[in-house]
Amino acid sequence: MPFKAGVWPIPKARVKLPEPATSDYIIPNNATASSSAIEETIIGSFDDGTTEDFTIYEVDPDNYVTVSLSVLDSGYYSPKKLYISINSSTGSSNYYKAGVQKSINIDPKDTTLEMAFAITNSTGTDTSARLIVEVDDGSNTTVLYDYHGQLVPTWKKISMDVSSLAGTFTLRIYFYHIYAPGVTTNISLDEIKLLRPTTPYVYDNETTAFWKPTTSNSGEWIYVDAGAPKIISGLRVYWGSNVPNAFTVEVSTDATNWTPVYKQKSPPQPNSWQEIGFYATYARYIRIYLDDQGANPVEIGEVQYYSSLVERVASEHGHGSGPEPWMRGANVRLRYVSKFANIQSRISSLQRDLQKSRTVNVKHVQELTGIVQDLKELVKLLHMS
Ligand SMILES: [Ca+2]
Ligand SMILES: [Ca+2]
Repeated sequence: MPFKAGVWPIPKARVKLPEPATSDYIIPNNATASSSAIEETIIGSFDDGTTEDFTIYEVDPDNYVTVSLSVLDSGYYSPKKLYISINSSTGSSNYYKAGVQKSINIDPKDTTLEMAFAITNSTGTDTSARLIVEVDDGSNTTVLYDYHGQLVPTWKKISMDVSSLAGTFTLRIYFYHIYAPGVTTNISLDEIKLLRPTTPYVYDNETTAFWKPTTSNSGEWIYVDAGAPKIISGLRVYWGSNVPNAFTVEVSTDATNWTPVYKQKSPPQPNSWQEIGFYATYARYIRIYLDDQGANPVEIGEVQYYSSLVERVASEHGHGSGPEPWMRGANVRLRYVSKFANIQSRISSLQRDLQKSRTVNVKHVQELTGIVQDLKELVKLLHMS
């Protein structure tokens, strides 16, 4: 067989690529949605007529101060409220700090502590009032809300950010005040609850907890974040009881510009996993766009993605464009795999370097430009072969 110098035949060895196994899918650790149904954990509604484990919290009151707790009618939304009465009826002016406390659990998915309060006194005239809401984990106290102002004779609803807190805490709601004797101060509390958007339920590795948009309108969406741009070629979705009539899977590197990679115009199987393979693409965000939700807001239990360099080589190796099913036993020439391995190692090295230096310099930009150039050349080669 004639042999031309410099042109070595490409080895015909093939790499057989398996479909991803269930364990190959990656659970993202972040998601964003067009809207998110909210779940509530009630800490105190007092509608059953009890103080619901709230007890009196009293720090250094003088001898003339008495604090009492009761559940009275005329709640914020519903019939009953918690009523704290602080009475400094005799003695001299002094300051006191008194209120209620209760042990609560804040779940990592909880984002907001919400409640309504009112402050009145026996004179009915305005004085300076101070209400503080705090949580204490035994070693640290976090002040969530600090009201300092006039009396609050009508209900005031407040929302406090607890997204950075998780665990068991003592919740304290107390009044902190310097006040003249002979006056009773009354604090009303109601509808104390933790709020939890359902968005994180798509990556909690639990198929019974779902993300749900707040409406059943077309055009609601949720995307997961792969954390960094990756080569992504598949999705594994757990659908709940309410499935869409039509949806599109889209990818993006910036969460602004979206490219569709898969479209389905029929309902997926309810209460089950669906695996969706598509033409491998370089992306960081993967979005499920609900073209038609049907009658009820769709429930999505989990969204996982599949990322692999080799899959990209396979799917770009002359298999056309657009959405593609998994490339069962697709063929890949070994030299392209090795070129890809080389690019992958350069990306990893750049990533390490960036993490170490924490700032981007000219060298990094040059290396990134080089990597992109090599990737472009390789993609061209693959399409030609
Ligand atoms: Ca109530
Ligand atoms: Ca879930």
